[in-house]
Amino acid sequence: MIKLLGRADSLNVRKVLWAMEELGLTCEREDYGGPFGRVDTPEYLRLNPNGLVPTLIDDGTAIWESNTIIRYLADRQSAPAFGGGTAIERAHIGQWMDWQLSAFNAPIQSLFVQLVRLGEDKRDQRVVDANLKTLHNLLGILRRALSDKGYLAGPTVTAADVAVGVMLHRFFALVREPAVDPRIVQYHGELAARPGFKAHVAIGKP
Ligand SMILES: N[C@@H](CCC(=O)N[C@@H](CS)C(=O)NCC(=O)O)C(=O)O
Repeated sequence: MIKLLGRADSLNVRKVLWAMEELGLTCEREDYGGPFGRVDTPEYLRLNPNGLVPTLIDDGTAIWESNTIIRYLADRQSAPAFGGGTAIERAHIGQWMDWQLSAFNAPIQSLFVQLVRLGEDKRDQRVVDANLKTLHNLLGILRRALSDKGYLAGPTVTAADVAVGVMLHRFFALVREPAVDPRIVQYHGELAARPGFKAHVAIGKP
C-alpha cells in the first residue's frame, strides 16, 4: 500500500490525492504538517529533508516534491494518457508542471497570505494589486495555450492540468468574479467537475 504523509488540506497534498484518483490509485494517508506538526522530527527529516508535505512512501522508498510524486505515480502505473507516452508528450506536460511551480505558484501563494493568513489590518493592498497584475499576465499565457476544447497538453486531462488546476482552484476561491477570459472559467469548471477534484481539492478551503 502506498503511504502519503501530509495533511489533507495542504494544496500540494490535495494535488497528489487528485492525481491518484485520476490514476485509479488509493493510499493510506497520515496527517503531518500544519497543526499536526511531526515534520521537524529526525525521522521525518530523514524521509524529506525539507520538512514539508507531501512525502510519498512506496515500497519502502520516500519521494518528495508533489510534481515529482505525480510524475512517479504516472510512470508507476504506466499511464501514458495522463503522464505522456512519448518524450515530447512528457515534455509538454512537464513544462506546465514546471510553469506551475516556477511562475504561477508564487503570486497565488502571496495572494493567499495577504487575503487569508494576514488580518485586514496587516494586509498590504500594493502587494495584492501587484499579484493580481502578474496573475492577469499569467492567465493570458494560460488562455493562449488552451485551444477552444480540451486541456493543456491535449484532448484529455493530464498531470499538467492537475498541477495547474489546484492553483486555479485557489485563485478562484480567493478572487470572487475575477476579470478573466471565459475560456479560463470554462477550463476551471471542467476540472472542478472531475471526481478527484471534488473529493480532494474543493474541500471548502481556498
Ligand atoms: N514544492 C513543494 C512545496 C511543499 C510545501 O510547501 N508544502 C507546504 C504545504 S502545501 C508545507 O509543507 N507547509 C508546512 C506544513 O504544512 O507544516 C511541493 O510541491 O511538494
